[in-house]
Amino acid sequence: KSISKRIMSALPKKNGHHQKFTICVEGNIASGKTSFLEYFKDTHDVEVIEEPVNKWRNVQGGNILAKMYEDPTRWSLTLQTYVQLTMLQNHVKSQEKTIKLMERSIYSAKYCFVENLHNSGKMPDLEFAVLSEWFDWILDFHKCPLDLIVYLQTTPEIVYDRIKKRQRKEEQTIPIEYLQTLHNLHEDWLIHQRKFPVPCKVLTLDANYELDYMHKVFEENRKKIICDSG
Ligand code: DGT
Repeated sequence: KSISKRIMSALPKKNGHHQKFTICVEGNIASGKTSFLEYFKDTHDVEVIEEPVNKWRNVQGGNILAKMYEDPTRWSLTLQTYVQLTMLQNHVKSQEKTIKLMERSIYSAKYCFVENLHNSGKMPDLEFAVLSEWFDWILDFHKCPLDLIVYLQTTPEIVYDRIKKRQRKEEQTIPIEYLQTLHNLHEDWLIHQRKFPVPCKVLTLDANYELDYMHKVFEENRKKIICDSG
């Protein structure tokens, strides 16, 4: 913690106060984003905003995440509309501490998940068009600024095994091809940077290791993560 305090005190100040920053962690399903947030959640002057996945599993009693996996053609638009809303709520949530750390973003929802559903024919063109117009309008209006993306890079095989092990019931039918496609979309966006705008700097971490080793990787990169956001 004292290291973090020292790092934080080196961050730029405006009128005697630290400027505020937002860091977002991205990566395939089961790449370890929650563990990343968990690791940094007690860091001095950092606040963590968890992904609203539990909201998606209980919308006024209905589980639209499960419905999307069961019947994507019927339920993708419903889920993605709600994902877009809940992500926006997290982006605009006022922040007390200097650094806001969030899991996923409105960007990966659109550039990876919506893109995949549309490309694979599960989301019709018109539904895609409506969501895209909403997305563009939201960004014009709210900006949703990020200062750093930490990309947890994994192989599809590794995350496939983790999904099998963690047994989240909605996810048990996910085929490896789905993870491969999502992986490619993350890579196109964040590594090759050729398909969609990248909203900020990107720090890529190899996240194919077990949790104990990942904690070392996180610690080694602590300074980069906190300082690169500033
Ligand atoms: P972690 O901590 O890296 O293991 O993260 P996860 O796997 O808990 O979180 P995430 O966001 O990769 O995925 C949670 C579940 O929600 C997973 O079944 C994929 C799904 N999901 C997340 N965002 C979207 C989205 O925008 N659209 C669709 N269709 N599914 C999504």
